[in-house]
Amino acid sequence: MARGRFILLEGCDRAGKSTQCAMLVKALQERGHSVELCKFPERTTTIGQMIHAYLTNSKELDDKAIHLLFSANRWEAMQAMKRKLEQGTHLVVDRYAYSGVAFSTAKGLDLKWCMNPDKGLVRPDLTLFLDLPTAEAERRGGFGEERYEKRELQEKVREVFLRLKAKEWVVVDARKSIEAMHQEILNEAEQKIREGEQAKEDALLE
Ligand code: NYM
Ligand code: MG
Repeated sequence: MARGRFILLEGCDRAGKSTQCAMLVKALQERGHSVELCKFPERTTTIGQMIHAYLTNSKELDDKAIHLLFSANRWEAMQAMKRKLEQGTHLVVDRYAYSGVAFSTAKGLDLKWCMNPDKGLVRPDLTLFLDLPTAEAERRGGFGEERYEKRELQEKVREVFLRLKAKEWVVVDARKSIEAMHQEILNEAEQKIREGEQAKEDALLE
């Protein structure tokens, strides 16, 4: 069986990542794939609860300490994620290390310092960056409820994301309709999955 694909959705707050992740998981499942959703921060763990308390302003933490907790929250999920990929399950992931670096760098921490703790995490096979102008994000419901959901910071976060953007990233225009974005994301994901299956077949024939 081919290894599962790691499909990551990244972007600023209110870009539609969670909606698109849920739609992608459902569509892939309907097509007979084994697929699971992961999301970061994963708020259910002990570390995740600390992150949640920080994001909802019930706890204060040093900028570097919270950065490391976000990273630790990914590391604690690593073994299970690797196992699922090895078993052929595709993972649709809502935020990852790029969010970690983008938010902390936007707050003023050094980019290189921010990247270090995430070095060695399993790499996504496909990164889709849902790009939304900050003014548009602000108009969407719920903006302003959590720490970081402020226009100035979000603008900086978007700038860092665009700096981190590697040539293989797929940029999705998040101003488009939910359905149009879904079709684009599903196409990209299915193409990646086919590539993975093809590579496995080619290897068998060698
Ligand atoms: N966030 C998320 C970080 O600052 N660092 C990270 O490593 C991750 C994964 O958490 N504003 C921030 C971005 C969001 C906030 O995420 C909560 P979500 O997807 O809204 O639950
Ligand atoms: Mg949010």
